Amino acid sequence: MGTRTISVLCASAAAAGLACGGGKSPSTGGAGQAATLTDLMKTRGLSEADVSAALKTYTPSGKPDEYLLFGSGGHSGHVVVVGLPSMRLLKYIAVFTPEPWQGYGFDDQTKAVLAQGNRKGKELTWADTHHPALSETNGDYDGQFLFIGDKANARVAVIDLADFTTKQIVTTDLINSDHGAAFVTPNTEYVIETSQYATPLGGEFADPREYKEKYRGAAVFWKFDREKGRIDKDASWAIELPPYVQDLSDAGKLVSDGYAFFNSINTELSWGGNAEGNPPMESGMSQNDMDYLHVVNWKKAEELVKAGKFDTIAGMKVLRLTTAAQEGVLTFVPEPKSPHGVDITPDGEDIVVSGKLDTHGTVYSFSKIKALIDQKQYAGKDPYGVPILDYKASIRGQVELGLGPLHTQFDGNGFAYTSLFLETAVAKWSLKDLKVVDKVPTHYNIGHLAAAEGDTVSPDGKYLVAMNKWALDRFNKVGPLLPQNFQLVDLNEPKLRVIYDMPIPLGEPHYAQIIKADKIKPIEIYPPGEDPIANETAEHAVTGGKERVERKADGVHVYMTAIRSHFTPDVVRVKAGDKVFWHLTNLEQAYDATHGFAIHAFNINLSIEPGEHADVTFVADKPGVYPMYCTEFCSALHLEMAGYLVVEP
Ligand code: K7E
Ligand code: CUA
Repeated sequence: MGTRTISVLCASAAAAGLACGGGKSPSTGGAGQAATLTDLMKTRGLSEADVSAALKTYTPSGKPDEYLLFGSGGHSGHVVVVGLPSMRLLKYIAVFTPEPWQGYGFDDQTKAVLAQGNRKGKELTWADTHHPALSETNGDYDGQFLFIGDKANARVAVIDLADFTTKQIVTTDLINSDHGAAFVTPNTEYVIETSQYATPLGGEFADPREYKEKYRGAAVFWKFDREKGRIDKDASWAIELPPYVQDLSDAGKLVSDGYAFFNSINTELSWGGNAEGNPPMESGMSQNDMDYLHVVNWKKAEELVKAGKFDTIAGMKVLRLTTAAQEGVLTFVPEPKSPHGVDITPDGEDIVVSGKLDTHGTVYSFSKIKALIDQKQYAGKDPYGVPILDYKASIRGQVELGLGPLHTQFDGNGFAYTSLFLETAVAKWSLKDLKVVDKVPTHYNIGHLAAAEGDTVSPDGKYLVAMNKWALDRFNKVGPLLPQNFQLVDLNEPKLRVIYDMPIPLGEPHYAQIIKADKIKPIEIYPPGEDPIANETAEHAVTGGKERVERKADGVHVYMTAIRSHFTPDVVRVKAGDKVFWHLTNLEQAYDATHGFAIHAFNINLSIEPGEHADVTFVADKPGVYPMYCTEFCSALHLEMAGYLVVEP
């Protein structure tokens, strides 16, 4: 940094009302003395680089951020919303896991959403979220919806960005885990979910010794109904795949629209059994030099399914593997050594695959692949009859990246950025020359990375977030379990530079997408009496003056309203053993006027945003007097926003 930087800093300092340098002696800013910028730098031990990083990220109070990052919350089952470049944490969106602040999983409406995700009759209260996907229109994020997959239980959730609320969870017994989820096609026709660990389709029993014959993968194409803002399960279908342990996926765009790409890591068909005389999975799955990139013509698959060429398994229409192989739906291209990420360039032409056990990134050419498929020029077939293309004839080249390349993002200026897990760095490389031009160390062990609008047909560049698995020595010590570390990398200068570290103390943030903030237009309040899950006026919505307690055939119905600073009625009398249907409407129509509602001992905890209506059903089994109160400090008389549930013996 030279004089130019210092003068820039001084100009900024002057704007902030600080003196820059000058005659004053450095001090800690004793009483009545204005600290100069140099004083502050000295006192806090900051370098010029630190100060310029601070000026690039500091966002004054009241100023919103330019970008929003939607990150997976790992096995918290939530989604994290972060503003860029300030890296301010804005929200957790509750998705698969009950979340008390949002009252998620406590009222009848959101309990029903969570129950959609039950599997095999079992209630699930967590998820391993990996890959969020923003809805797209013509290959650009449109700011309307967000989808996210649950690796552990093969589920996909739909979040409406009008109110940042989870509206739907879908799952199929066809598969038992996923990883390539969620990925959307360029107009969000489908939300793609590919299985990870192969199991017999439909959840039947078969011993792992029958892995080759009976175990299968599958790719589920969940049909998204944008009008309704929900996945249409009946219009969804799947493709049966060999048990190669499909890994990440990406949808084609522009020239490759209509195709999807999945990679895989287990052409060895290893299934473990290290105490039964077999190699452990880690080495069993890493024997072969090549695995298979799956090239899927999903438009063709869609036609075949519409023509009735499917079997129904566990309620899902499934295009069988033999049909997919014969009809040109599924083609394999060899890919080096157990790859992890597959990412399509903004123009849709190149497919970048990186394998953690190979120092290269392999760049496939879609037009070469397409020509080979069209001419049926196959180099062979796999044991399941799937045609295989020649590796050399399918690639444009390789780029020497470094140790442990995983995932790739793009900046729209002809550069790609690949995370290097083992080298714990980001490599910037030229798509044209396939040459690395810069590297920046990250702390530590970067997994995914996300660039602004990085998965679209027109990425913005500007910022990149490195999602690091380890945070050793980055933050204060907080016991053996450390947060994970988001690092903001500045793409606005010729050299890559980390300009902010943000701890994520929630779960492993596998992946994130970053959208221009002004594309999202959230509502501020709900219409009066709205059920946010049904997106319509609630059946039991209560209006002011109509509050009441009614005894009906099925139990006692409480029609209650909340407005600053009281509940009406504030004393509710029922008899021990009554089934209680509690209907609560927040009458507020002012932005941010949220009320909470808690009842002692019944695990009742609602959050009702302005206009929102929620229901909760319970049995008042034990006689007693139960205080109830508002859990949001909503007004000066918030503490008085309370009452009693009286359960008479
Ligand atoms: Cu953690 Cu995309 Cu699930 Cu790579 S995945 S790091
Ligand atoms: Cu309502 Cu506090």
